[in-house]
Amino acid sequence: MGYLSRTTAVLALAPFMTGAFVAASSVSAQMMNTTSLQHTIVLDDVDEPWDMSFLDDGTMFFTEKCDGLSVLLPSGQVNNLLGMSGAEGYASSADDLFCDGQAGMMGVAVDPDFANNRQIFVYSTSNMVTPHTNRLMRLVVNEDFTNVSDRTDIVDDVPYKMEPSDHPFGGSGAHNGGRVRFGPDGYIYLTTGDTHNGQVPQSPTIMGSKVLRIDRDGNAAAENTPPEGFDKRTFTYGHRNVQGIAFHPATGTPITAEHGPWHSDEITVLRNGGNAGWDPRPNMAGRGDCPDNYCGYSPNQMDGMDRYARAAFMPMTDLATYPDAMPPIWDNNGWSQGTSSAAFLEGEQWGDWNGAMVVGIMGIGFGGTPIGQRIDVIELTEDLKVEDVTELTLAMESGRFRSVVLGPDGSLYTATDEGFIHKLTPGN
Ligand SMILES: [Ca+2]
Repeated sequence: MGYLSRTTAVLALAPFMTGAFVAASSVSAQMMNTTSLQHTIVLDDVDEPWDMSFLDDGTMFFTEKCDGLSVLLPSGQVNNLLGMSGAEGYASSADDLFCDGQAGMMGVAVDPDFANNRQIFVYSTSNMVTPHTNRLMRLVVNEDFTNVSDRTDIVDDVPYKMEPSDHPFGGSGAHNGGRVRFGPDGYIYLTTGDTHNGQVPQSPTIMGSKVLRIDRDGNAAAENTPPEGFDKRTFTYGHRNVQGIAFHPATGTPITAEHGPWHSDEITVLRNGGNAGWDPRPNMAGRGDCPDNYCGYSPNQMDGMDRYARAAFMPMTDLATYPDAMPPIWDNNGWSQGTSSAAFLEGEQWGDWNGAMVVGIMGIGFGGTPIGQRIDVIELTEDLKVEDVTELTLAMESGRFRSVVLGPDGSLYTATDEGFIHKLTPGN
């Protein structure tokens, strides 16, 4: 990761590979086709970029999973602000922040009142205590965007998976959630994951598998209505691993995108206090015992069951056990392909896609062939049902779309694990 090469990439910003994004498979694609999307590379040579957050003038904060927090200024200058353990060239460093597996520095969100308070919020894995946890940090950015200070950990108790287990799919650092977004109600929404722990999703007190709704100090939003006995920061619970949350432009309704287990990625319209219906504990719903007391990968997808049979065996939303659970509005046709970030397209420049949801999908690879890497453009009805889906793919290179963010210029920005931040601009 190099400062100079990044700057070079920015200065070279220009229309890049016309037609590199391909829209397919729906009526809408004919309205908003490849020739009407301009594609540019905003940054290359970034190391596993995870998330971005913008100021109105185009200033873009971004995270790299194993390096830290940086900012791209409108001039093209990149300043490295807060480095993680082992990262070099940062104005400040925090040696407790580390990466492992899926864990590391993840979501970032600038304060809507940044002009007055200079605050930014970043979610990262930390070894400050053992067992280690995921934390949401509040930072203050200095006047010339060269450093951050006044770190305050406003959430310090999101679980982290310490050790690889004897579960056949049990790597350390798994399932942290990780997206941070301000809602239109002014609260912070933080998404978390189940850390391969069957007890977490339905737990009233463990802050994994939740969407937390909190204020800038980490206190529960007063309007949260979780069930009796739950931690009051809980907005929704019973999730598996939520990496995407976005707010419907017309109604402000929060909507999540999350990873399924061998089947059924889900998009879910959230209800205050709602249960997302994931419960991978052993001996639930007739499943019996499971390795490491986690049935989240049962049965193994190599066992021959098709995805619908797997969905029946270990449902992402167990409506039989939890009839009041929030049903998904989309399940990726029953597939699990790594749904990550979510955003809404807004503005007349998007034509028929004005108001559509976009979801970044990272894809899966068997035998080295990536499958399903794309951005889905999902048009919703007024009552938030899926009306149409268009797939955008990178035609000439692979792209694990980790983050999608609408920029202040009305363009869609997307970060890929391969080390790029792309910009998609509608219009010729
Ligand atoms: Ca669910």
